[in-house]
Amino acid sequence: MRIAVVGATGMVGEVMLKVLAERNFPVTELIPVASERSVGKEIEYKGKKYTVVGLQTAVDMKADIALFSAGGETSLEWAPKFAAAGTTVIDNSSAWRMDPTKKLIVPEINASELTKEDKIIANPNCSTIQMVLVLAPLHKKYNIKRVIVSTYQSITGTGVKAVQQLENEYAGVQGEMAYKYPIHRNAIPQCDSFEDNGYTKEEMKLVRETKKILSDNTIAVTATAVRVPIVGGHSEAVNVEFSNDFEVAEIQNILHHTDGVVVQDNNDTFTYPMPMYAQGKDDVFVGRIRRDESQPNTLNMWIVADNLRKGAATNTIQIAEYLIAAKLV
Ligand code: 2RA
Repeated sequence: MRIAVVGATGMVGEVMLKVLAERNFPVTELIPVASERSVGKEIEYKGKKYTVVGLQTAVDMKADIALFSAGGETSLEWAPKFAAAGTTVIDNSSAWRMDPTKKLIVPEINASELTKEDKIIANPNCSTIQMVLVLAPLHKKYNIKRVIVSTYQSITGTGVKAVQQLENEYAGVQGEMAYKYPIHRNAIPQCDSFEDNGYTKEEMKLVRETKKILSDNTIAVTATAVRVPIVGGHSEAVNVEFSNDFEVAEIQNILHHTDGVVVQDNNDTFTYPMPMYAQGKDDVFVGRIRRDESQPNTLNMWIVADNLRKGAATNTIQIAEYLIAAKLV
């Protein structure tokens, strides 16, 4: 497979290259793509050096699949050009996610929706992916009425500039700010910009994308997204109201048998998910599974995942793997 990685020099792009190699993805030719300022740089993949090319050059090279992590503007302008050249695009930005003509895919949930006609496929937001992977089997079994989610998001979700800000603040050095406020010893209740309804774009991604991926607009979702000074992954406190009652043990068993989900849930041994231990792994970890005693048919959970892996690079590559296995590319 001729694979283009658009945004190859960025944080997610670098993880994409790592995951492609780890999973021994069938790459016959790698095309690292970045903005003009990075053209000519060399990157290494599986011990071989590759020269970064620009977007138009990459379009002309007619990759089979292009894995995009280059921001919404670049994707809006260039994904159609890659698609017109016959390349299937899997995009990590929010540009196409809510487009009714584009599929929003978590392979374990809805990859079967994909067809040969899908030339631009949207990868959901990281905080959405980890939540819906856990919710999907529970929705099927108990029918979800409402979800309340509070997130505790890694600064890697913002990018290199945020990691540098935290390191500067650790060192007591004044540097460029990724956030409006210090992140060291702080929690910032704002991920991305605000929408007119008082919620942030990140919170509304959780609301809108959850309904689309689970194909159910009746599910009520509300979210509060918070940035915290950690790097291993995103954590989420999720409260779910079902139409039907449940047994906690049955929920644990369902999740234990769900592809891509690992249950870490034992208070006697202080076993529960934490970003420090989720970092670098592709699974979504769930624990603190317990009945919400304040309301019937309602459950509390704690969900953690590496936002750069299952939240971005790995999910994207799993979509590409599905396309190949299903002979859609
Ligand atoms: C964040 N999910 O964490 C967003 C984008 N990666 O900032």
